[in-house]
Amino acid sequence: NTTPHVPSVGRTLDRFIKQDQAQFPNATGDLSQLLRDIAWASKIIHREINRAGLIDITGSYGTHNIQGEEQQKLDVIANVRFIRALKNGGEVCGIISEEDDDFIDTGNLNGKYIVAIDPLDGSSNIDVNVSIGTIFSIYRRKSPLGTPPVLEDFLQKGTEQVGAGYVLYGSSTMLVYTTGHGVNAFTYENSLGEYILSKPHLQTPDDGKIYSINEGNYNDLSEGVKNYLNYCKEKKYSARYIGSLVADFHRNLLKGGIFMYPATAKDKNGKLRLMHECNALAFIVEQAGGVASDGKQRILEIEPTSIHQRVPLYIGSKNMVEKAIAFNP
Ligand code: AHM
Ligand code: MG
Repeated sequence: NTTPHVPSVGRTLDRFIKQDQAQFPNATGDLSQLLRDIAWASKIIHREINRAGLIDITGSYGTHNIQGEEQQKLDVIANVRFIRALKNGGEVCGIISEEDDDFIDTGNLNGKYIVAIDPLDGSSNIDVNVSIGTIFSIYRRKSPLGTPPVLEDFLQKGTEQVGAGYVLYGSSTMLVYTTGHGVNAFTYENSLGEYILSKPHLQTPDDGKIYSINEGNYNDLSEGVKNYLNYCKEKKYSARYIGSLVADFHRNLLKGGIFMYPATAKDKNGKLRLMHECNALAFIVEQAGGVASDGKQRILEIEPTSIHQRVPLYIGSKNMVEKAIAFNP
C-alpha cells in the first residue's frame, strides 16, 4: 500500500504528537516535549494578544498596571514567555531570538536542541488588530552534551532543521509545523484550551494567482523584480499584502501564491532574517510541495555567517517562485 498515511482531523495536538512519536521507536520524546513547550507558550501569547486592546498592554512599556505589575509591550512579553517555556522544559540548551542580540544559554547543559525564534513577528500590526505570528526552528546542537552552547550550534544551514513551525494569531489561532514528514495544521479551541488537528498533511498548490510584496519599494527594486511584477499585472494576479509575514505566508500556502521580500537599494539583503524567519518557512513550504529561494539558491542551503543575517526571500507555490527566479530578481 503506497498511499501516504493521512492523519484524521479532530485529534488534539497532544495525541497527535504521541502517535507521531510512536512511529519512531528509538525517539526519546525530547522533541515531542519541546513542541509541547512551544505550544504551551503560544497559548499564553494567544491569551495576552486577545486582551491587548482591553488592558492597553501594547504601548506602555515601562509603566505600571493597576496591580502594580510592570507592563510590557507584547513582543517583549512573547519573548520572555517563549524563553521561559524553553528553559523550564529542559530539552533546549540554547536559543536565538529576534529580540536578543546574542544567543541565550538556557543553562540546560544536557539539552539536545537549540531553537531559533521570532517570538512575535509583525508586531507593528498589534496596535491595529491585524494578524501576527510566532516563527520557530529547531536544530540538534553540534557541541557535546554537558557543555554550554557555542556560536557554531546556531550557525547551521536550514537543511539541518529537525522541526519548524509557526503560530498564526489570526481570526483563529493556528499552529502549523513539520518535523520533516509533511505539514500539519492545528486550530486552537479556546474553550477547551487545546490545539485540534484541522488541516492534516497540508500541500500547497503548484500554481496560484496571488503575489505579495511591499510594492511601495518599487523604485528601489532590481529590474528583474520590476519585470516580474509587471508580468504579475499582465496575468491579472491579485495583490495581497498584510505586512505580517506569517499571515501573508499562511494565506499563500493555502490558496497558492508567492511572497517576496527582495533586496532593495537601501537593504542589499532585504529585510527578513534567515535564522528567525526564512529557514522555518522554507522548511514548511518545501514539505508542502512549494519552493523557497533567495533568488539564487535554496534558502535552506544558505550557509549562515551571523545570527541576525538577512536574506532576500521568494517563497510559495513552485511554478510561481520558479517563474520569478527566471526573471533574475
Ligand atoms: P519584524 O520582525 O520587525 O516584525 O518585521 C518583519 C515583518 C514581516 O512580518 C513582514 O513580512 C515585513 O516585516 C513587512 O515589512 P515592510 O513593512 O517593509 O513591508
Ligand atoms: Mg520578525
